[in-house]
Amino acid sequence: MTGTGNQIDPGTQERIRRIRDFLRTCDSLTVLTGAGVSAESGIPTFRDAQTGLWAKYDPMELATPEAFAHDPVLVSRWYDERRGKCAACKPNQGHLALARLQQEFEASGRRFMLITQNVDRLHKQAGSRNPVELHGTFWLWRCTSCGEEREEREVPFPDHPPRCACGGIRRPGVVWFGESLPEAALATAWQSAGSCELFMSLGTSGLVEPAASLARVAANSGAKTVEINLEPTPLSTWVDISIAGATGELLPLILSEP
Ligand code: BJW
Ligand code: ZN
Repeated sequence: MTGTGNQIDPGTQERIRRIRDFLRTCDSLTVLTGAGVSAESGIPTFRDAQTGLWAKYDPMELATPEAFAHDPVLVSRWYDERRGKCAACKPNQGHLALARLQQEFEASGRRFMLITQNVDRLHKQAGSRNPVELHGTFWLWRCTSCGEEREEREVPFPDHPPRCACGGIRRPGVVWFGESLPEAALATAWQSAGSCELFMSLGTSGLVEPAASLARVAANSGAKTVEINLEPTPLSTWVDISIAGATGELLPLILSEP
């Protein structure tokens, strides 16, 4: 464990040293991030207890097409509140370290791909270029009648759910349970996982498919695999290196000079 940024135990130090070796010697890196990477920016993870008005709702049930069909006002309010929280947050040291890593890889002619399940766009804000957004983003809203999609930066919305000029209601441009992921994003992610030399899974529970399978795709194609998470996940027992700790602490440490 990294603890709270104080003492690093010898086991973790050795794992950090091995990850640095992987990073130095690989020609292509694919990184998958999840809600844990944004947690240190103050954005609750998907499985964190909900607070206030939302305490009685299960996020797994709100993030469904059925919930939106049943109560569009409720679901729209939930996303609006999350957008409001996000607007007040900044990228953390983990986001910034990943943007720097991309620069270093690309400057040395090596392939780097960032795949995120997060809908908050904090990677882009930190300077990451072209992250693949597997689950979309709550900054885009799409009309359920005419399909027009546009960026909605205004928070909070004056009315719920927001309406399109055509009169239709808009929904967040995210991927809900039971919905297909954007085809191009998924194809890019699959191809990148299956052709990289190093795959890193960061701050994700490894439970939600198909993103959860990307690490296996990489390993089955011969990539080295690394995981960083506060808690053990289904990946922890089989990846090459698993470190328990916070990405906002560990990523800058890994990228710092030994
Ligand atoms: C830290 C940290 C710190 C904290 N540092 N770490 C195969 C088998 C079984 C089921 C399925 C299957 N294939 C498809 C399914 C169904 C379903 C699914 O996976 N269900 C599972 C729950 C079992 N998948 C789908 O429906 C997907 N669609 C699909 O596959 O279409 C085809 C199909 C449909 C139906 C049947 C079969 C095929 C769509 C999935 C869409 C997920 N959407 C959401 C909501 C997005 C919008 C929103 O945000 O509201 O995406 S759900 C939610 O989970 C969100 C996240 O992106 C996603 C992943 O969560 P993530 O990032 O892992 O976060 P958490 O909160 O779960 O975990 C945080 C982690 O961070 C924890 O581990 C902490 O320890 C750690 N952490 N702080 C490091 N500082
Ligand atoms: Zn419309």
